[in-house]
Amino acid sequence: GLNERTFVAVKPDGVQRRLVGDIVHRFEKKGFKLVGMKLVQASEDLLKEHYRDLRAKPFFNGLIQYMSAGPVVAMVWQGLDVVKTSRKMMGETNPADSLPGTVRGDYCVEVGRNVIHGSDSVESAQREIALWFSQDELHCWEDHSIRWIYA
Ligand code: DAT
Ligand code: MG
Repeated sequence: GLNERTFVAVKPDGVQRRLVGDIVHRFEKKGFKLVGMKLVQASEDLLKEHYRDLRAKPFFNGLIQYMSAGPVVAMVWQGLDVVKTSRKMMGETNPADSLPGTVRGDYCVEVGRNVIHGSDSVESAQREIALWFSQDELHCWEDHSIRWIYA
């Protein structure tokens, strides 16, 4: 429903390359509601937990190094079908497969520097939000434009 939430992060390359504003702007313009946001230097332990399902992959250590090489912008966005729609807005895991108009299609070329993370299911969104944010960092503000976004 309208209360669905997802975890999105601008990865260290996206922060370094000054893409934060553009990425936030895309989610705002779409009509999603920002309920949490912070700049975080993630620890390796946090990242290993975040990517626990990939721990057997050959690229796992490189992924943890990349993700801990600088701060990330961690966000929680809310809205109708926000998990699935955010994944569409991001593009495919490999930027080479991502269409123009998506974040990865527009801003990167290699899977190991793909600038953005987004949860892949409602269940993983719940797990990732709880991992990255405390309850008092999430804000349920009244959305004055809700009737202009939802019928
Ligand atoms: P996504 O980020 O699209 O959800 P994923 O969960 O399969 O993709 O993988 C997490 C991240 O790991 C991905 O954004 C970049 C990195 N990664 C995935 N496949 C990779 C590969 N074959 N080589 C290097 N890095 C890879
Ligand atoms: Mg994933």
